[in-house]
Amino acid sequence: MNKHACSLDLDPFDAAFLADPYAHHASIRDAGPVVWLEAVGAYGMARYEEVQQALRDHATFCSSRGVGLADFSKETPFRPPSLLLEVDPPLHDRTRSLMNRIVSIRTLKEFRSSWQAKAEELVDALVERRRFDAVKDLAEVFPMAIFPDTIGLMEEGREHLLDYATIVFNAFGPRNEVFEEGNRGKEAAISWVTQACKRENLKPDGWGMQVYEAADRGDCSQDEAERLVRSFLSAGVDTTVNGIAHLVLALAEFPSEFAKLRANRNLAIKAFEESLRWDSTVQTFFRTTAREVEIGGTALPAGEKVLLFLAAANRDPTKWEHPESFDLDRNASGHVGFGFGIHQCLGQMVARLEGELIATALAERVESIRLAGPPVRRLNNTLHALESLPVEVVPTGAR
Ligand code: OVV
Repeated sequence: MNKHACSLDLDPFDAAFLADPYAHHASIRDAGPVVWLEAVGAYGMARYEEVQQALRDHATFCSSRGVGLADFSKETPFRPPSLLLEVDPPLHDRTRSLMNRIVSIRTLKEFRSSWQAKAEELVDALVERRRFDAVKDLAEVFPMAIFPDTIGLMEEGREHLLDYATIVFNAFGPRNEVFEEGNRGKEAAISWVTQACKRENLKPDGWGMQVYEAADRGDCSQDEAERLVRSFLSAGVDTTVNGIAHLVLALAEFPSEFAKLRANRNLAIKAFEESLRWDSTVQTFFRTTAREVEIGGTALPAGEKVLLFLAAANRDPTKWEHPESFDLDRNASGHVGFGFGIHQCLGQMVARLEGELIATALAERVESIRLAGPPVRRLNNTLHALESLPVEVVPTGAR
């Protein structure tokens, strides 16, 4: 159990890797169950089995030392740690249960019809134009049209949410050029979010105020409530924006699958799930080893950062057949695009509902979608993100 992990000299945060991570994943998976990433100074795991095991074993692969490259036991966190993402049990379980009660399936059912109307209205207008940018005109617009209202955010300055997410997700990686560039000129986003999370700036009835009401009942402190509201703002927008963008990209690149969806609208939920497996918006998260642990015969010491390649696990050929294909006949369940285990995405039901509604609205109105120009990527240390996705649609019944 003292084999050395294979050392790889690829940098998973350099521009070439971030621009096309899927071109590089096989070299990490093939190098072994765990590799040493010299450029990062951390271990890495990219196979489904090991990634899923690490996510499951939150006691060994802990989150409280940060889920980015920075080790919170040695470095000052970029911002006060998230009380959900960057904590371990028992604190995690207390905050997560409180948030689970707010983001409930029952609550989401109440939103369904109004969100559906918004999705239909938006897609109607775009179909009329025929050519549009699926990022700027659809993927960014839909979450922004529903999510800030759901939280009960102040109206003024909501556009800062996307800049804020860029900063937060870049900060999980190294302080490279992508990080610096992503922060440039975005200072206002951080101060806006700080203000937006405060009780006096939240509207009554939204999920934000409900966190403070949980604090009033003694479930957490007022300061904790403020930071929990911050989690909604950090994780709730850019993730779904790019999830929807990748859904549209998948439907455009795999016309046979879009035809299946048009023939059976019940596949809308599946289409979104499979699009997340096929292109996972959150590509990676780190964990830190809380004790020495053996991975496939290699001993990892305690206190080491381990980079988990969620997106690579979601295309591991030993787990998925023809993993590069977006395939509505496959069972995508078990993908780790929302993570796995106790930290699995709090907002996953929100994301799924958004994705389902957009997939359905498109399937009802559109006969075909094609790329009208090359997709343009926006580099981020954590997110696989699109800046622009020019598409042309043929309306149902046209031609
Ligand atoms: C999953 C995620 C991403 C970014 C921020 C947070 C969570 C948070 O809890 O603040």
